[in-house]
Amino acid sequence: MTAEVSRQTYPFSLPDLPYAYDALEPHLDEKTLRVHHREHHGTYVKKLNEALAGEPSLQKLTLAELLRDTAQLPEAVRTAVKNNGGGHLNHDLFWNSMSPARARAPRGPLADALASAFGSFDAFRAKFGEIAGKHFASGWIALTQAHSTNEIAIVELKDHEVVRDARVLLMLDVWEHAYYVKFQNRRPEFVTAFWEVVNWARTEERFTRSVAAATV
Ligand code: MN3
Repeated sequence: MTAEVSRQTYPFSLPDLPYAYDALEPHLDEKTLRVHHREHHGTYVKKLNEALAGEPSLQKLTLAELLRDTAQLPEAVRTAVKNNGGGHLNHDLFWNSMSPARARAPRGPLADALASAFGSFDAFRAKFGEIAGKHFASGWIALTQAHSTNEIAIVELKDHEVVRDARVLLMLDVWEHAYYVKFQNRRPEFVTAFWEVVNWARTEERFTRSVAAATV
């Protein structure tokens, strides 16, 4: 598994995917994964570094710190940091939400939490898929767990907005570049393919860690 990029500082780098580009076939195609990771995600990293090249005071901050309150950033770099930093963080969460291991239903405390919040696992997937299908234009759909209450929720993010007050358990990229080569405009089919490759083991681990942290 890759290191979490939220702790990276300038100069930021593009971690390798935690699997080969063809590892999610036949559900997600190699060509899309390669271009999406190297070119799209890679460009966000490059542009984030360009934005911070002339800002020594910001170079000490981690990605999470840079994105915590973008209104406080110098105006000259605010938009670039928000868009490219958010893109860097969200893509890392997305890559790590998937695995070549065959997806199964979640177990343990996460399974209980999903059933309690949404009625059942299938009802959760239906709701998540409905929100993903209806999301207008570019963005992200996340399953999150609030730091303060442990409550889980489905959150919609516009462009490269990031989740600030909660831990991301699962992240789905619904920008067109994530699926257009294989699915064209058929986003619901892309979401169906995503369920086949979700890394529930990691999602369970993130949920459990968060619950443990909250009860200490
Ligand atoms: Mn993307």
